Amino acid sequence: MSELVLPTSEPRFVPYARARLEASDAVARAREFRSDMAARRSVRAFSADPVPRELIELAIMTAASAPSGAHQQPWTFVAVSDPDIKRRIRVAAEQEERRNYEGGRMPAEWRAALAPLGTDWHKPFLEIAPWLVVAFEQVHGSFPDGTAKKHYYARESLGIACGLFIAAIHRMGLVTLTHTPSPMGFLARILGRPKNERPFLLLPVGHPAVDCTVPDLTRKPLDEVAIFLEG
Ligand code: IYR
Repeated sequence: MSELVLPTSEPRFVPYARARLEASDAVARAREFRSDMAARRSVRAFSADPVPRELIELAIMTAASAPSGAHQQPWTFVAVSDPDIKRRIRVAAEQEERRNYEGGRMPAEWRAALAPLGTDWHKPFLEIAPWLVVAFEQVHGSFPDGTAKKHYYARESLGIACGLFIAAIHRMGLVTLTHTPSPMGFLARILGRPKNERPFLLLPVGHPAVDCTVPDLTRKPLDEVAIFLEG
């Protein structure tokens, strides 16, 4: 039996160095970043105030700096500020979510888990937030001849990229939400994405509404999330 061996390019390496920080600087920077990130919250009440496109471009480029399986960068980010497209996304998302919350598609255990967040099928933020950024997973790529090229760890790669996006948005003083209207197929249709792309996450971006509130949540302390096995 013969196996198809695809041509590969030779590895090519370039020097990489980072200036080593003083230990105290490293701790100071780490503390500053940790405490800024600790102030991040998912927000569902957005202001309609506009956000410059440049900030969205910067957040997307930060996301696209993420590591990815075999460096395949299996993502496409669609940024929408067009009110008509936002309205169509809201209508379709609410149609799906109404079936989840009220049409029995969401099991009681799931509804109970969501109760502290106070969510329901209404998604006005999809029209109010100045930007909706939809992260698409490229389930596979393509070779120059059009045949499908396998992607590795695409979902993990997208998860990391979206994490960096969320951090970038927070660092610029804006807010976002990791929204997953379910099922999300309507996003590929409305945004006209090709068949190899699957919606991964919908991230509304903007300033919080003046009267914005968030659930009174706490985060697990270090000793509940980490185990150190020191030598
Ligand atoms: N997608 C639904 C339900 C939902 C699910 C989880 I898990 C959440 O953390 C929040 C909401 C919605 O957007 O309402």
